[in-house]
Amino acid sequence: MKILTFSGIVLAFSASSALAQTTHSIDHSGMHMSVSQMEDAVHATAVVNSISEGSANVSHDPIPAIGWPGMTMDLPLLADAQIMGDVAQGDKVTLMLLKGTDGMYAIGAMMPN
Ligand SMILES: [Cu+2]
Repeated sequence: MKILTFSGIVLAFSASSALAQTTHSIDHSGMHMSVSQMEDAVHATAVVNSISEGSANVSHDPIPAIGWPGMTMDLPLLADAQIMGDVAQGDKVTLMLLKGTDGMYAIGAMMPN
């Protein structure tokens, strides 16, 4: 059973995003992903700017393992993502990103730092 509760989270853009080095946005709307299809989990420290039912906007630190610079971006939030504790806008978290067969990364877990 999955229970995602994001009560109290304001869907507003955090001022901290202004600190990000670059900004991009990826359309993942056509993505179909299952856990069995995933590979190459990576972890990253990030600040959550906003979070909603299917995605989160984060400003993440550089992720050398996959060659990403630090940036602000929207990432899909998997339907079965594991959210450890309460995560609110502006919180610093560790993300576990899972790679789908399409090569795109999505948030598989999020835990407050
Ligand atoms: Cu990014």
